[in-house]
Amino acid sequence: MSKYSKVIDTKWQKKWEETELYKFDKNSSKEKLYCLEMFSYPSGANLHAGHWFNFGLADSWARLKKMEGYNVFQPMGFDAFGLPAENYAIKTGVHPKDSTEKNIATMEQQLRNMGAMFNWENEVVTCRPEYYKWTQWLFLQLYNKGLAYRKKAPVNWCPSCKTVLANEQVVDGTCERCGSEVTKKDLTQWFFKITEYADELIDKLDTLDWPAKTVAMQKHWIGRSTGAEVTFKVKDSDLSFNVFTTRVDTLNGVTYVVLAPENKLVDELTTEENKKAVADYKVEAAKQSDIERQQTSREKTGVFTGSYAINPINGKEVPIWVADYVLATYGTGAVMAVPAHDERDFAFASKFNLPMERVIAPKNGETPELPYTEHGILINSGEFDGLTTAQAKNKIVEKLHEKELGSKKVNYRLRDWLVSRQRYWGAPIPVVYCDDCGIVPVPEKDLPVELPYNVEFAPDGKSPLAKCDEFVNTVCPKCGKPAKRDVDTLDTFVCSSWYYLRYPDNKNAEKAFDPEVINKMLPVDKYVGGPEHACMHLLYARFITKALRDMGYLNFDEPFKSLTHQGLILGPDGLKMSKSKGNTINPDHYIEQYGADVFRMYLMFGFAYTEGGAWSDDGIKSVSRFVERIERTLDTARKLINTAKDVKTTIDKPEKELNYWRHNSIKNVIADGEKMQFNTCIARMMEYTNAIAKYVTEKTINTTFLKETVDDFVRLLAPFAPHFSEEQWNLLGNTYSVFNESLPKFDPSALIKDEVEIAVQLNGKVKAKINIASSLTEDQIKETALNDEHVKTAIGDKTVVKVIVIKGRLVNIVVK
Ligand code: ANZ
Ligand code: ZN
Repeated sequence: MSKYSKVIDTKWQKKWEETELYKFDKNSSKEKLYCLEMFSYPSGANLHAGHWFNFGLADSWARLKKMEGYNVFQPMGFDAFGLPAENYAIKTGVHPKDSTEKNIATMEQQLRNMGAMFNWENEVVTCRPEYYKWTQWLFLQLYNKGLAYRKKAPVNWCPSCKTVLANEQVVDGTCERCGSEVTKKDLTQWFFKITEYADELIDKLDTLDWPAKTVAMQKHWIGRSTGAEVTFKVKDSDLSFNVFTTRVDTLNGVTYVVLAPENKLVDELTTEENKKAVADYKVEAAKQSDIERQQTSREKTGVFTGSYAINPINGKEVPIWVADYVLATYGTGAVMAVPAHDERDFAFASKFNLPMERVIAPKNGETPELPYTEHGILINSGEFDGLTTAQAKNKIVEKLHEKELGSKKVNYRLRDWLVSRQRYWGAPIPVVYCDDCGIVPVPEKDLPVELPYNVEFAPDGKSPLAKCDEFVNTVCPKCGKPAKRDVDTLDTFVCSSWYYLRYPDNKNAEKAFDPEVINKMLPVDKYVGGPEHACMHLLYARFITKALRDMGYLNFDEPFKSLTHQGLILGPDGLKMSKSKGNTINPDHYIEQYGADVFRMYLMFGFAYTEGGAWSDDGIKSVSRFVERIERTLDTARKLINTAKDVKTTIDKPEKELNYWRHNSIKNVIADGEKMQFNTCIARMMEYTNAIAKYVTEKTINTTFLKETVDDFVRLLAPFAPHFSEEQWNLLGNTYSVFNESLPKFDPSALIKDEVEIAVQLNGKVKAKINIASSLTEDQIKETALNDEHVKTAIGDKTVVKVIVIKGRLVNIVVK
């Protein structure tokens, strides 16, 4: 018998492949289960511990489900477009296609060596024309529905990557990729109208089995805010502007109004003597990022325009200021300032000596310090005095509505999704510009618009596509005259927004997918991946699903029913692994030494799945010793099963004890495994091992019972140690494969112990421990306790006042 090692891994991987053990059977009568892990980016690096933690452990979950009787679909692929390959090309001259395909080949091999039950026949690779043809198709569907549009907009621009960034890719004012400070630039860009789905994207979150934190992050990101839009007329002018407020109840407390420096009205409103100050201020403000401008703690700045506005509820005149704490991109780019009840207005008014008017009082009648930002009762508000905040919001809007100076309004923080990138390595935007016909979508029959291979990579900030004449120059699909192609490519998040729809029907050459197939296979039942995608991929995918549903292609609302985020595996120093810190863990090295299953089981046992933690070499060593112990124990058991001399057929105390641990494990491993609490699953398997190890030292053995128990053990271990268990299953003389078996059945009666040990207390102090039959009634327990010799001595000549029995645990005797 060979000891467990990498050799066993290879042996069974080969056999699994030859016998197509994991092939998805479309015609199976079993219930489908779509288990998906976020596909990876084919970077040059090897498969790392993080991939293993994500894919390996999710695979164990999928295996549990397979053995529970589900028809499991678990595909894998590559998110293969993107900036790194292009930057690498600029640096080294290696074409992105070549480096990416090479990396895919390496990574795919490593993924195969993991021994996961991936459905490789369903692989998708987003950078191949047979995939991006359909990404372009998706673009056209959105365009036809008015969900893709072009507009000139100030966009985030990374001067070093020389590209536009989505809001999500700007972290604290810097580029997520290279860390350079992000600036603003006006460019005509393509957008997807995700905002059209803002309400549903919020409302349906509560129907999902997703981590609460991720749900909260998406809600915050979408940022629905219910309030009112109120019109302020400019004094002595025809001009007017709207403000968005969530506290229209404070309208009588407005003492000034503020426009964002970028607001188009600013120049028109500013009086002659204020022109210079306002112009200077606008220049300064343009240098600040939105994030800086929103910080409450920041010193407030601003200038007066010289003009006044009229409060629509009471006719009061209030000064119009320009200040950068008001953002151009939110609401209407203008606010009504209520310094008595808003933090930022308070700070601003304090600095510029603007008046404050208290209009909300707490219900308890006290006079709190300003700013008072809570809800309360209206004061100093004329006819609205005495109303609560909630009542006043309705009444004031009603009144404004009558005067046509205001209405209810919902605002969102969410912005439309900017999808065009001035880069080469992405799916070309399938659009042509014609002098006569304008924007002309490429007809579906002409897809894909292929990326030309022969282009020039240079660090000049110009897209290689823009410099490629054969690509740029084309004819208008409508009128046949010379026209030009769009030279931008789609954000890679567009590619990954629909990949889960392609997997089940990945070879379809006629359509992106056959709705009939997809509606059967989706939604994804379990999605596993990192939490960093909360407000990007996970939001985009939900939007695309909803848009395709509304076009009639899909009959479900949400792509991912249940979501789990695995934690992060850190280096032994507790820091995030990185090449520069030299603290990375190379899985190959450990797999070489211990085998893939030891590596996988260590990741399960050493960490809570959703937490992760620091790598420990001692940890993997101890898991390796555990696997050796299982191997020795099963060896002994097998020998006994085949050759034991003193055999019996009865179930006595030792059999009952082993059976207890067997079923205790079956029950808990299945329950904890379902919740991806792998660490406790392994702990239960340790107990199960110990119980077998103890039993095999008995003088007489029930070999039939032992064989059943050991078979169950291997079945239960199989999802967590697939290669090792397949080997053991085979050694036990069972038919291939253990993965065609069901999980062992739990027998609750095995957990009822015949005898239990209970403590006997005297006035709350333990005096004795006694063994009693678990079938005894309360009275019988009392009697047994009182007759125990130790207890009798302890009672002595004291009087028993009361006996309290807590079944299965203790008896407390109260004495005087
Ligand atoms: C008056 C007021 C009084 C406000 C009060 C708050 C409290 P959320 O919840 O984020 O939607 N606001 C509106 N547009 C803004 C902009 N472009 N830049 C900066 N601030 C803006 O916040 C809405 C509130 O933020 C609005 O309600 C407005 O201030 C401010 F006691 O109006 B409020
Ligand atoms: Zn034309």
